[in-house]
Amino acid sequence: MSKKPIIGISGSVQISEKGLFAGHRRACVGNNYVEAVIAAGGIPFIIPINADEDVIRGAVDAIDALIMSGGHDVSPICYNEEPMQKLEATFLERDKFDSLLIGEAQKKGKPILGICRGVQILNVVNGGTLYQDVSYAKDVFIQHFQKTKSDDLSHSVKIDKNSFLGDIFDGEETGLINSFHHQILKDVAPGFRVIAQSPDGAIEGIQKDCDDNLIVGLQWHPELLAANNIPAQKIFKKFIKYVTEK
Ligand SMILES: [Mn+2]
Repeated sequence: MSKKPIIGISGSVQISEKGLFAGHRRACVGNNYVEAVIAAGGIPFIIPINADEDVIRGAVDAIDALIMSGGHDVSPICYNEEPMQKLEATFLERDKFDSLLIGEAQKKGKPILGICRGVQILNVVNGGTLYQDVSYAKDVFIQHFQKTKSDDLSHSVKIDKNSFLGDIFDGEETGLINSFHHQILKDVAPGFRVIAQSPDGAIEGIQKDCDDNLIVGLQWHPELLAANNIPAQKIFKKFIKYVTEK
């Protein structure tokens, strides 16, 4: 592929709260995703939430790879659990859309990078489950929703050197990341393996075991770090390089 690859980014919806446009829905995505993709040599292509399966299929046909963006909690309906007390806002319409996008991208062999909610829905769509809040996971003691700026590093992760993350942290087995999540993966989906964990055992990254496609998910937010952090930039560059060479 000689042209820059087109990187689809799953969208969200923001609803205006006041004024003339109260209740008005706006398709949106955090601009950091857009900037990180451009800086890494890709063409960002925002895919708005919709329920039309033909449109979703067509959107996946039009992209070379897919980034599943962060956001709402995945509804526990998607993994056959009742909502627990600490579950936060869910968005079933987005769960449905994301599930169709991931299913279609996997079917068509398009590389996927899931970020935060993106890794959670990637896991659930493939048969995994989540802890609805980190406090429900035994031994998890680290603050996973940091109180500092989004581009501040917060906690460490240990990575699997034989994975997508192998050369991201300057060849080291541990790295520092940011952390803005209150849920974590519980059962990892069949066919996926853990590639990053925080010192309390929380799963911070997974990768699908397959040779013919790259499907990886991270619990942290490299897009929020990418302006100034080399490992975060490497994540996007490595993903886009894979797409370009595929
Ligand atoms: Mn974390």
